[in-house]
Amino acid sequence: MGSLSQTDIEQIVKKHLLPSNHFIYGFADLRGLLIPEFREFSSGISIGKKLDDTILDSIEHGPTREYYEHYREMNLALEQIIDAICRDLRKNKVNCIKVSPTVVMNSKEFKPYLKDLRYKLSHKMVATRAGLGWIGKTDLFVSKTFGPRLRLASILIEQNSNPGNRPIDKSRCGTCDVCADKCPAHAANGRLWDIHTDRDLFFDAQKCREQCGRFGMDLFKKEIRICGICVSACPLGRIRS
Ligand code: B12
Repeated sequence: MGSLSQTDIEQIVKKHLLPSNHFIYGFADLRGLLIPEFREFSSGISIGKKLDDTILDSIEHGPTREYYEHYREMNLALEQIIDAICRDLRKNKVNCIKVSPTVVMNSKEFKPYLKDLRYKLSHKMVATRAGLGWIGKTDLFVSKTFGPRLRLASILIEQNSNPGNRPIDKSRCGTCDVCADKCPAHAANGRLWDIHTDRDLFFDAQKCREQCGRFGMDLFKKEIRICGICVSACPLGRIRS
């Protein structure tokens, strides 16, 4: 059992999320949703870092080198943030584990992941449970604050938490199909997400991955997978910018 109240934990998290208007965060009750490896944890902290609007607007028809660099910088920045938060939490005897923004290629986790393109923790699930947003038609997490224009990371903690926001159980995209229409891989079939609708029923992740690979090869002449057209296209991200 941890020795800090949720308010204390929140203070620690907030201290590391600066400038605060570039971030969203929230607490999620994850009981019953985690794989056995994480059995000691019952809650999650979802952290989202806003992507740069100018860079996102410029990838309407395909990724750019600038977007690729941005995405790497975001991964690094988020990694440092979750590291620092976990260090502070552990100093205060809160048992926690950070989950990185991305899967490192050729790590021991990479091979099993490749089979079905599912990682051991979905950041989007932590984020919907924290009530920060929902899943869109191209399987992006669409936040209430930045639309899908954000990069996510998570921290799992042992103690129970009180999500300040109600978890969001279904899509709020309605009849909007912009991301699905713009997807160059035609990976989405237009069906709306809810917590009982698995990814594979509305989104073909393999098709998406292949297209990301083609873009990466065209741009860098090597095995880099990147796209971002759906992230750029979402009207919710655009309205805000
Ligand atoms: C595997 C993976 C891929 C694969 C498969 C993508 C996919 N959609 O599953 C490939 C290589 C194709 C890919 C591509 C891209 N990816 Co990617 N990828 C991941 C990774 C590592 C794991 C995702 C995973 O496990 N998927 C398996 C399915 C089952 O889970 P899911 O898609 O995350 O979400 C499902 C569950 O969360 C469920 N769910 C949600 N809430 C709840 C609640 C309950 C109670 C339940 C039961 C279920 C549930 O609903 C979703 C649909 O079923 C995550 C990082 C991470 N650890 O989460 C990044 C991540 C999803 N990728 C991301 C991005 C940005 C991309 C790209 C745009 C690449 C780029 N940077 O240019 C593309 C576009 C992808 C797209 N439109 O989905 C971001 C998404 C940000 C966002 N706004 O959503 C993530 C979160 C990385 C990050 N740190 O921000 N990616």
